[in-house]
Amino acid sequence: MRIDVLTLFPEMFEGVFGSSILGKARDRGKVSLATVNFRDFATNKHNTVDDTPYGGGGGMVLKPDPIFAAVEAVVESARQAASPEAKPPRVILMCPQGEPLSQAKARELAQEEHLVFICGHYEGYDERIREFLITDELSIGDYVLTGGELPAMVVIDAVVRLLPGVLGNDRSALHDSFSDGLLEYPHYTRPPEFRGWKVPDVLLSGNHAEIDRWRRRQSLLRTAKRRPELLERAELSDKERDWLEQAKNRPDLER
Ligand code: 21W
Repeated sequence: MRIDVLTLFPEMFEGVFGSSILGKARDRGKVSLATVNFRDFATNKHNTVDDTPYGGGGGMVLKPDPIFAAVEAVVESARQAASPEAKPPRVILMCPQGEPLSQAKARELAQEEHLVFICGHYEGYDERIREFLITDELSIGDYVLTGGELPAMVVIDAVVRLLPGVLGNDRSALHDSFSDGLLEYPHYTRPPEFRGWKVPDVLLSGNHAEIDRWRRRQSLLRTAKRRPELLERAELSDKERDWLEQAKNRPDLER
């Protein structure tokens, strides 16, 4: 997968792209990660990329020409590097009004060959960028940040870890929270007793059928308590519905 990020703050991405799983994925050739400063595509004397809004009012608006030119340059470079027949990229505008990121959206984007992210700051975007350039608008949730860079890093992290060969077996994406629509069960490791707090007996029993049952039940109870809306889409057996019914108004049943 190829990923290009259009930003006025490319240095923000250096650490994240170079470290940990993303850095390893890049070293192993699973993904190429590049930033493009769209100020380099400004056409006026002072390299300005924003301007005051038509119709007045406060704030600044990102001009269309530098962003169109930067996306077109990235698309052209991808054509040269791959084949002229290469699939056009997904062009993703990071903005607070976008579709909220989900694991389903990360899985969808992980199928693509080329992603282009556009990050802005407090400015708005000229609406023609939305209408005629981009394929997706993404937010990472209902809180206000100072720019789209951290959100783009979040999306990139969520997508790249799903690419084949990026995670080792023991971190496999298969067992993640949200992959089966439920929250994870509680985990324990040695010692069996720490400051008088014991590991649940069932986990030391060696009975793997019992352990699986306990974990599934914990997963369901924890989801019911913390994120009940997730259960609406989960596929549950009659037995599992029974567990949840019994647990109603019994918060002590978790753990
Ligand atoms: C904050 C952008 C406020 C715009 C017209 C002129 C990207 C984000 C962002 C930011 C405004 C995401 C205006 C969750 C986020 C992001 C910076 C308001 C004022 N309009 N996901 N001036 N939260 N945030 N615009 O903040 O760019 S994805």
